Amino acid sequence: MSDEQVAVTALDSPLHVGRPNIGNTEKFMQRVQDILERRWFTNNGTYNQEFEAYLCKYLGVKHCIPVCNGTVGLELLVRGLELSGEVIVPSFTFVATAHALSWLGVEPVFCDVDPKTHLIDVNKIEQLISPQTTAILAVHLWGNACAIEQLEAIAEKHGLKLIFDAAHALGSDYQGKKIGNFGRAEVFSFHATKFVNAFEGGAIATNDDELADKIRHMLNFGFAALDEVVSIGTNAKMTEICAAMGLTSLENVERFIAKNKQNYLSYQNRLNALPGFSLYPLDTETPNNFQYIVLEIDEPTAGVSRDQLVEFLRKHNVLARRYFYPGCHRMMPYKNNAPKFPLDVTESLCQRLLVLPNGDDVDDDVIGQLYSFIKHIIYSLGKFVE
Ligand code: T4K
Repeated sequence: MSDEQVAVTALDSPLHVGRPNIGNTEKFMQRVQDILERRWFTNNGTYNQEFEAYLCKYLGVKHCIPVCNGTVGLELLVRGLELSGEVIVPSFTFVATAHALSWLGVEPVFCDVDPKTHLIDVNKIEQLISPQTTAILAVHLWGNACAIEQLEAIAEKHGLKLIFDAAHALGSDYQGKKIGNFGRAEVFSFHATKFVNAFEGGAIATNDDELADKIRHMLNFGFAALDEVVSIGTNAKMTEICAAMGLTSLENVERFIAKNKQNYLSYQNRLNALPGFSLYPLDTETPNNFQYIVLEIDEPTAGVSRDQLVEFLRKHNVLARRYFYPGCHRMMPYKNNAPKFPLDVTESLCQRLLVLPNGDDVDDDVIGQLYSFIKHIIYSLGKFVE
Protein backbone atom coordinates (compact mmCIF):
# COMPACT_ATOMS: atom_id res chain seq x y z
CA MET A 1 0.00 0.00 0.00
CA SER A 2 1.50 3.36 -0.99
CA ASP A 3 1.71 6.36 1.34
CA GLU A 4 -1.12 8.04 -0.49
CA GLN A 5 -3.53 5.20 0.29
CA VAL A 6 -2.97 5.45 4.04
CA ALA A 7 -5.62 7.69 5.60
CA VAL A 8 -4.20 11.13 6.33
CA THR A 9 -4.98 12.72 9.67
CA ALA A 10 -5.93 16.35 10.10
CA LEU A 11 -3.45 18.83 11.58
CA ASP A 12 -3.78 19.21 15.35
CA SER A 13 -4.68 22.88 15.11
CA PRO A 14 -5.97 25.05 12.27
CA LEU A 15 -3.40 26.41 9.86
CA HIS A 16 -4.62 29.75 8.54
CA VAL A 17 -3.76 31.85 5.55
CA GLY A 18 -3.03 35.32 6.91
CA ARG A 19 -1.82 34.27 10.35
CA PRO A 20 -0.05 37.33 11.76
CA ASN A 21 3.72 37.38 12.07
CA ILE A 22 4.97 38.69 15.38
CA GLY A 23 8.22 40.61 15.87
CA ASN A 24 10.06 40.92 19.17
CA THR A 25 7.29 40.57 21.78
CA GLU A 26 9.42 41.95 24.61
CA LYS A 27 10.27 45.08 22.66
CA PHE A 28 6.63 45.56 21.72
CA MET A 29 5.53 45.24 25.36
CA GLN A 30 8.17 47.82 26.40
CA ARG A 31 6.74 50.19 23.83
CA VAL A 32 3.20 49.60 25.13
CA GLN A 33 4.42 50.37 28.65
CA ASP A 34 6.07 53.53 27.36
CA ILE A 35 2.86 54.63 25.59
CA LEU A 36 0.90 54.13 28.79
CA GLU A 37 3.46 55.99 30.92
CA ARG A 38 3.67 58.94 28.57
CA ARG A 39 -0.11 59.00 28.07
CA TRP A 40 0.16 59.87 24.42
CA PHE A 41 -2.12 57.46 22.57
CA THR A 42 -2.73 58.91 19.12
CA ASN A 43 -2.49 62.15 17.02
CA ASN A 44 0.94 61.82 15.43
CA GLY A 45 2.75 60.55 18.51
CA THR A 46 6.37 59.43 18.79
CA TYR A 47 5.73 55.92 17.48
CA ASN A 48 3.84 57.22 14.44
CA GLN A 49 6.80 59.44 13.66
CA GLU A 50 9.30 56.63 14.21
CA PHE A 51 7.23 54.26 12.09
CA GLU A 52 7.11 56.77 9.24
CA ALA A 53 10.84 57.50 9.47
CA TYR A 54 11.65 53.77 9.39
CA LEU A 55 9.35 53.20 6.42
CA CYS A 56 10.81 56.14 4.49
CA LYS A 57 14.34 54.89 5.03
CA TYR A 58 13.45 51.30 4.13
CA LEU A 59 11.62 52.33 0.96
CA GLY A 60 13.84 55.26 -0.01
CA VAL A 61 10.79 57.50 -0.29
CA LYS A 62 10.19 61.06 1.01
CA HIS A 63 6.86 60.48 2.75
CA CYS A 64 5.12 57.34 3.99
CA ILE A 65 2.20 58.63 6.02
CA PRO A 66 0.71 56.14 8.51
CA VAL A 67 -3.09 55.84 8.50
CA CYS A 68 -5.65 53.67 10.28
CA ASN A 69 -5.91 51.11 7.45
CA GLY A 70 -5.14 50.58 3.77
CA THR A 71 -8.70 51.13 2.56
CA VAL A 72 -8.94 54.55 4.18
CA GLY A 73 -5.45 55.26 2.82
CA LEU A 74 -6.77 54.65 -0.71
CA GLU A 75 -9.79 56.84 -0.01
CA LEU A 76 -7.59 59.70 1.22
CA LEU A 77 -5.49 59.40 -1.91
CA VAL A 78 -8.52 59.38 -4.23
CA ARG A 79 -9.81 62.49 -2.48
CA GLY A 80 -6.39 64.13 -2.24
CA LEU A 81 -5.91 63.80 -6.01
CA GLU A 82 -9.49 64.96 -6.63
CA LEU A 83 -10.29 61.92 -8.75
CA SER A 84 -13.77 61.89 -10.24
CA GLY A 85 -15.81 60.18 -12.95
CA GLU A 86 -14.21 56.82 -13.77
CA VAL A 87 -11.04 55.12 -12.65
CA ILE A 88 -9.66 52.00 -14.32
CA VAL A 89 -8.93 49.22 -11.87
CA PRO A 90 -8.45 45.43 -12.08
CA SER A 91 -11.40 43.32 -10.98
CA PHE A 92 -9.01 40.65 -9.75
CA THR A 93 -8.15 42.23 -6.41
CA PHE A 94 -9.51 42.47 -2.87
CA VAL A 95 -12.82 44.35 -3.00
CA ALA A 96 -11.36 47.22 -0.92
CA THR A 97 -9.61 48.54 -4.06
CA ALA A 98 -12.94 49.08 -5.84
CA HIS A 99 -14.80 50.16 -2.71
CA ALA A 100 -12.32 52.95 -1.99
CA LEU A 101 -13.39 54.52 -5.29
CA SER A 102 -17.12 53.87 -4.99
CA TRP A 103 -17.15 55.21 -1.43
CA LEU A 104 -16.18 58.59 -2.89
CA GLY A 105 -18.62 58.46 -5.79
CA VAL A 106 -15.99 57.46 -8.36
CA GLU A 107 -16.89 54.59 -10.69
CA PRO A 108 -14.44 51.68 -10.84
CA VAL A 109 -14.13 50.50 -14.44
CA PHE A 110 -12.92 46.92 -14.35
CA CYS A 111 -10.02 45.80 -16.48
CA ASP A 112 -8.90 42.23 -17.08
CA VAL A 113 -5.55 40.90 -15.89
CA ASP A 114 -2.66 39.13 -17.52
CA PRO A 115 -3.00 35.31 -17.25
CA LYS A 116 0.63 34.81 -16.18
CA THR A 117 1.21 37.72 -13.81
CA HIS A 118 -2.40 38.26 -12.59
CA LEU A 119 -1.63 42.01 -12.86
CA ILE A 120 -3.66 44.59 -14.76
CA ASP A 121 -3.34 43.85 -18.48
CA VAL A 122 -1.71 46.94 -19.99
CA ASN A 123 -2.98 45.95 -23.43
CA LYS A 124 -6.59 46.16 -22.31
CA ILE A 125 -6.54 49.55 -20.59
CA GLU A 126 -6.85 51.96 -23.51
CA GLN A 127 -10.12 50.47 -24.74
CA LEU A 128 -11.64 51.37 -21.34
CA ILE A 129 -10.62 55.04 -21.36
CA SER A 130 -13.54 57.46 -21.79
CA PRO A 131 -13.88 61.25 -21.44
CA GLN A 132 -14.81 60.57 -17.78
CA THR A 133 -11.64 58.64 -16.95
CA THR A 134 -9.38 60.47 -14.50
CA ALA A 135 -6.94 57.80 -13.32
CA ILE A 136 -5.58 54.26 -13.35
CA LEU A 137 -5.46 52.48 -10.00
CA ALA A 138 -3.24 49.42 -10.50
CA VAL A 139 -2.60 46.73 -7.90
CA HIS A 140 0.77 45.06 -7.26
CA LEU A 141 -1.01 41.78 -6.61
CA TRP A 142 0.78 39.00 -4.72
CA GLY A 143 3.64 41.44 -4.09
CA ASN A 144 4.61 41.45 -7.75
CA ALA A 145 5.19 44.85 -9.37
CA CYS A 146 2.87 45.89 -12.20
CA ALA A 147 4.26 46.79 -15.64
CA ILE A 148 4.97 50.28 -14.32
CA GLU A 149 6.77 51.70 -17.35
CA GLN A 150 3.93 50.79 -19.69
CA LEU A 151 1.36 52.12 -17.22
CA GLU A 152 3.25 55.42 -16.97
CA ALA A 153 3.28 55.72 -20.76
CA ILE A 154 -0.49 55.12 -21.02
CA ALA A 155 -1.23 57.54 -18.17
CA GLU A 156 0.93 60.24 -19.74
CA LYS A 157 -0.50 59.76 -23.23
CA HIS A 158 -4.07 60.20 -21.96
CA GLY A 159 -3.45 62.77 -19.21
CA LEU A 160 -4.46 60.35 -16.43
CA LYS A 161 -3.20 60.11 -12.89
CA LEU A 162 -1.49 56.86 -11.97
CA ILE A 163 -1.72 55.42 -8.45
CA PHE A 164 -1.03 52.02 -6.94
CA ASP A 165 -2.64 49.75 -4.40
CA ALA A 166 0.52 48.32 -2.86
CA ALA A 167 -1.28 46.48 -0.03
CA HIS A 168 0.61 43.27 -0.90
CA ALA A 169 3.90 44.76 -1.99
CA LEU A 170 5.94 46.00 0.96
CA GLY A 171 9.55 44.94 0.37
CA SER A 172 9.11 44.27 -3.36
CA ASP A 173 11.22 45.96 -6.02
CA TYR A 174 10.70 47.27 -9.52
CA GLN A 175 13.86 47.81 -11.56
CA GLY A 176 16.01 48.10 -8.45
CA LYS A 177 13.73 50.54 -6.61
CA LYS A 178 11.34 49.69 -3.81
CA ILE A 179 7.60 49.78 -4.43
CA GLY A 180 6.40 52.98 -2.75
CA ASN A 181 8.23 55.24 -5.19
CA PHE A 182 5.97 54.98 -8.23
CA GLY A 183 3.02 56.85 -9.70
CA ARG A 184 1.61 59.84 -7.81
CA ALA A 185 1.46 57.68 -4.67
CA GLU A 186 1.20 54.08 -3.46
CA VAL A 187 -0.82 52.72 -0.56
CA PHE A 188 0.33 49.93 1.75
CA SER A 189 -1.73 47.86 4.18
CA PHE A 190 -0.51 46.75 7.61
CA HIS A 191 -3.58 44.67 8.41
CA ALA A 192 -3.01 41.67 10.69
CA THR A 193 -2.95 39.38 7.65
CA LYS A 194 -0.11 41.28 5.97
CA PHE A 195 3.40 39.96 6.57
CA VAL A 196 4.33 43.24 8.29
CA ASN A 197 1.36 44.17 10.43
CA ALA A 198 0.31 46.94 12.79
CA PHE A 199 -2.83 45.05 13.96
CA GLU A 200 -4.70 47.41 11.59
CA GLY A 201 -2.96 50.06 9.56
CA GLY A 202 -1.88 51.47 6.25
CA ALA A 203 0.45 54.09 4.81
CA ILE A 204 0.50 56.42 1.81
CA ALA A 205 3.93 56.63 0.20
CA THR A 206 4.78 59.52 -2.10
CA ASN A 207 7.63 61.74 -3.22
CA ASP A 208 5.20 64.62 -3.82
CA ASP A 209 5.52 67.19 -0.97
CA GLU A 210 2.33 69.05 -1.83
CA LEU A 211 0.22 65.89 -1.97
CA ALA A 212 1.75 64.65 1.29
CA ASP A 213 0.88 67.93 3.04
CA LYS A 214 -2.67 67.78 1.78
CA ILE A 215 -3.10 64.19 2.97
CA ARG A 216 -1.59 64.94 6.39
CA HIS A 217 -4.23 67.64 6.87
CA MET A 218 -7.08 65.51 5.55
CA LEU A 219 -6.35 62.56 7.84
CA ASN A 220 -6.67 64.83 10.91
CA PHE A 221 -10.00 66.60 10.23
CA GLY A 222 -8.30 69.15 7.95
CA PHE A 223 -6.24 70.70 10.77
CA ALA A 224 -3.02 72.41 9.64
CA ALA A 225 -2.28 73.97 13.04
CA LEU A 226 -3.98 74.56 16.36
CA ASP A 227 -7.46 75.97 15.69
CA GLU A 228 -6.73 76.16 11.96
CA VAL A 229 -8.69 73.95 9.59
CA VAL A 230 -7.66 74.27 5.96
CA SER A 231 -9.70 71.57 4.24
CA ILE A 232 -12.45 69.05 4.64
CA GLY A 233 -11.01 66.13 6.58
CA THR A 234 -11.73 62.91 8.35
CA ASN A 235 -10.20 60.90 11.16
CA ALA A 236 -7.79 58.45 9.56
CA LYS A 237 -5.04 58.56 12.17
CA MET A 238 -3.05 55.54 13.25
CA THR A 239 -3.03 54.91 17.00
CA GLU A 240 0.26 54.72 18.90
CA ILE A 241 -0.33 51.05 19.79
CA CYS A 242 -0.68 50.24 16.09
CA ALA A 243 2.39 52.28 15.22
CA ALA A 244 4.38 50.48 17.94
CA MET A 245 3.27 47.14 16.50
CA GLY A 246 4.05 48.31 12.96
CA LEU A 247 7.51 49.44 13.98
CA THR A 248 8.24 46.21 15.86
CA SER A 249 7.09 44.18 12.84
CA LEU A 250 9.10 46.29 10.42
CA GLU A 251 12.28 45.81 12.45
CA ASN A 252 11.88 42.10 11.61
CA VAL A 253 11.07 42.51 7.95
CA GLU A 254 14.19 40.71 6.70
CA ARG A 255 13.58 37.72 8.96
CA PHE A 256 9.94 37.48 7.80
CA ILE A 257 10.98 37.66 4.15
CA ALA A 258 13.71 35.02 4.58
CA LYS A 259 11.20 32.64 6.17
CA ASN A 260 8.59 33.30 3.48
CA LYS A 261 11.13 32.72 0.74
CA GLN A 262 12.33 29.47 2.27
CA ASN A 263 8.71 28.28 2.47
CA TYR A 264 8.00 29.44 -1.09
CA LEU A 265 10.92 27.34 -2.36
CA SER A 266 9.78 24.35 -0.35
CA TYR A 267 6.25 24.63 -1.80
CA GLN A 268 7.75 25.09 -5.27
CA ASN A 269 9.89 21.94 -5.04
CA ARG A 270 6.92 19.83 -4.18
CA LEU A 271 3.94 21.31 -5.98
CA ASN A 272 5.44 22.02 -9.37
CA ALA A 273 6.17 18.31 -9.72
CA LEU A 274 2.42 17.55 -9.69
CA PRO A 275 0.80 17.59 -13.15
CA GLY A 276 -1.89 20.28 -13.40
CA PHE A 277 -0.60 22.28 -10.42
CA SER A 278 1.41 25.44 -10.83
CA LEU A 279 2.67 27.77 -8.20
CA TYR A 280 2.50 31.50 -9.04
CA PRO A 281 6.00 32.13 -10.37
CA LEU A 282 8.11 34.64 -8.49
CA ASP A 283 11.58 35.61 -9.64
CA THR A 284 13.69 34.53 -6.67
CA GLU A 285 16.47 36.94 -7.72
CA THR A 286 14.23 40.03 -7.48
CA PRO A 287 13.36 41.33 -4.01
CA ASN A 288 9.82 40.34 -3.08
CA ASN A 289 8.15 39.51 0.23
CA PHE A 290 7.20 35.97 -0.93
CA GLN A 291 4.12 36.14 1.29
CA TYR A 292 1.59 34.73 -1.15
CA ILE A 293 1.57 31.04 -1.99
CA VAL A 294 -0.82 31.09 -4.93
CA LEU A 295 -1.63 27.77 -6.52
CA GLU A 296 -3.32 27.43 -9.89
CA ILE A 297 -5.11 24.17 -10.64
CA ASP A 298 -5.91 22.92 -14.09
CA GLU A 299 -8.68 20.48 -13.23
CA PRO A 300 -8.57 18.21 -16.31
CA THR A 301 -4.84 17.55 -15.79
CA ALA A 302 -4.79 17.68 -12.00
CA GLY A 303 -7.78 15.37 -11.62
CA VAL A 304 -9.16 17.53 -8.83
CA SER A 305 -10.95 20.86 -8.86
CA ARG A 306 -9.87 23.88 -6.85
CA ASP A 307 -13.06 23.68 -4.78
CA GLN A 308 -12.65 19.96 -4.06
CA LEU A 309 -9.14 20.63 -2.87
CA VAL A 310 -10.12 23.60 -0.68
CA GLU A 311 -12.86 21.52 0.94
CA PHE A 312 -10.53 18.58 1.56
CA LEU A 313 -7.81 20.80 3.02
CA ARG A 314 -10.32 22.54 5.28
CA LYS A 315 -11.48 19.16 6.61
CA HIS A 316 -7.86 18.53 7.49
CA ASN A 317 -7.47 21.86 9.27
CA VAL A 318 -5.66 23.69 6.47
CA LEU A 319 -7.74 26.81 5.93
CA ALA A 320 -6.80 27.62 2.34
CA ARG A 321 -8.53 30.63 0.75
CA ARG A 322 -10.10 31.21 -2.66
CA TYR A 323 -8.75 34.76 -3.08
CA PHE A 324 -10.19 36.76 -4.89
CA TYR A 325 -13.28 34.73 -5.72
CA PRO A 326 -15.67 35.59 -7.34
CA GLY A 327 -13.98 38.81 -8.59
CA CYS A 328 -15.09 42.33 -7.64
CA HIS A 329 -17.31 42.62 -10.72
CA ARG A 330 -19.42 39.73 -9.43
CA MET A 331 -19.93 41.24 -5.99
CA MET A 332 -22.50 43.78 -4.92
CA PRO A 333 -22.88 46.57 -5.88
CA TYR A 334 -20.77 46.02 -8.99
CA LYS A 335 -22.54 42.94 -10.34
CA ASN A 336 -25.51 45.03 -11.45
CA ASN A 337 -23.38 46.65 -14.17
CA ALA A 338 -21.91 44.48 -16.89
CA PRO A 339 -18.16 45.11 -17.38
CA LYS A 340 -17.36 47.24 -20.46
CA PHE A 341 -15.31 44.36 -21.90
CA PRO A 342 -15.30 40.67 -20.92
CA LEU A 343 -13.04 39.72 -18.03
CA ASP A 344 -12.19 36.25 -19.28
CA VAL A 345 -8.86 35.86 -17.49
CA THR A 346 -10.28 37.12 -14.20
CA GLU A 347 -13.21 34.69 -14.52
CA SER A 348 -10.86 31.79 -15.14
CA LEU A 349 -8.45 32.66 -12.30
CA CYS A 350 -11.36 32.99 -9.89
CA GLN A 351 -12.24 29.34 -10.60
CA ARG A 352 -8.70 27.98 -10.51
CA LEU A 353 -6.74 29.69 -7.74
CA LEU A 354 -6.24 29.05 -4.10
CA VAL A 355 -3.92 30.62 -1.57
CA LEU A 356 -2.01 28.45 0.89
CA PRO A 357 -0.60 29.44 4.30
CA ASN A 358 2.77 31.09 4.69
CA GLY A 359 4.63 32.98 7.42
CA ASP A 360 6.06 32.30 10.86
CA ASP A 361 3.67 29.40 11.50
CA VAL A 362 4.72 27.42 8.45
CA ASP A 363 7.82 25.29 7.95
CA ASP A 364 9.07 22.46 5.77
CA ASP A 365 7.34 19.79 7.91
CA VAL A 366 3.98 21.53 7.64
CA ILE A 367 4.44 21.94 3.89
CA GLY A 368 5.30 18.22 3.69
CA GLN A 369 2.02 17.37 5.46
CA LEU A 370 0.07 19.70 3.24
CA TYR A 371 1.67 18.06 0.20
CA SER A 372 0.63 14.64 1.44
CA PHE A 373 -2.99 15.88 1.75
CA ILE A 374 -2.88 17.06 -1.85
CA LYS A 375 -1.40 13.78 -3.10
CA HIS A 376 -3.98 11.90 -1.09
CA ILE A 377 -6.98 13.61 -2.65
CA ILE A 378 -5.56 13.23 -6.14
CA TYR A 379 -5.02 9.52 -5.41
CA SER A 380 -8.53 9.15 -3.96
CA LEU A 381 -10.02 10.59 -7.12
CA GLY A 382 -8.09 8.02 -9.10
CA LYS A 383 -5.73 10.28 -11.04
CA PHE A 384 -2.53 10.00 -9.06
CA VAL A 385 0.48 8.94 -11.08
CA GLU A 386 3.86 8.84 -9.27
N1 T4K B 1 -6.00 46.18 -1.34
C1 T4K B 1 -5.68 44.87 -1.33
C2 T4K B 1 -5.12 44.26 -2.59
C3 T4K B 1 -5.86 44.10 -0.18
O1 T4K B 1 -5.55 42.77 -0.19
C4 T4K B 1 -6.38 44.71 0.98
C5 T4K B 1 -6.61 43.93 2.18
C6 T4K B 1 -6.68 46.09 0.94
C7 T4K B 1 -6.47 46.79 -0.24
C8 T4K B 1 -7.22 46.83 2.11
O2 T4K B 1 -6.28 46.97 3.16
P1 T4K B 1 -6.85 47.11 4.68
O3 T4K B 1 -7.90 48.16 4.69
O4 T4K B 1 -7.37 45.75 5.12
O5 T4K B 1 -5.61 47.55 5.45
C9 T4K B 1 -8.43 39.93 4.75
C10 T4K B 1 -8.01 41.25 5.35
O6 T4K B 1 -9.00 41.76 6.23
C11 T4K B 1 -7.65 42.28 4.33
O7 T4K B 1 -6.85 43.25 5.01
C12 T4K B 1 -6.81 41.72 3.20
N2 T4K B 1 -6.58 42.66 2.14
C13 T4K B 1 -7.52 40.52 2.62
C14 T4K B 1 -6.72 39.89 1.51
O8 T4K B 1 -7.68 39.55 3.64
P2 T4K B 1 -10.65 38.59 4.79
O9 T4K B 1 -12.08 38.98 4.59
O10 T4K B 1 -10.13 37.47 4.00
O11 T4K B 1 -10.34 38.41 6.36
P3 T4K B 1 -10.58 37.16 7.32
O12 T4K B 1 -11.15 37.69 8.59
O13 T4K B 1 -11.33 36.11 6.61
O14 T4K B 1 -9.11 36.67 7.67
C15 T4K B 1 -8.24 36.19 6.70
C16 T4K B 1 -7.39 35.09 7.26
O15 T4K B 1 -6.46 35.57 8.22
C17 T4K B 1 -8.13 33.95 7.92
O16 T4K B 1 -7.52 32.73 7.49
C18 T4K B 1 -7.88 34.16 9.41
C19 T4K B 1 -6.55 34.86 9.45
N3 T4K B 1 -6.41 35.81 10.55
C20 T4K B 1 -7.08 37.01 10.45
C21 T4K B 1 -6.96 37.93 11.46
C22 T4K B 1 -7.69 39.25 11.36
C23 T4K B 1 -5.65 35.51 11.65
O17 T4K B 1 -5.08 34.39 11.73
N4 T4K B 1 -5.51 36.44 12.64
C24 T4K B 1 -6.13 37.66 12.60
O18 T4K B 1 -5.94 38.49 13.51
O19 T4K B 1 -9.79 39.91 4.47
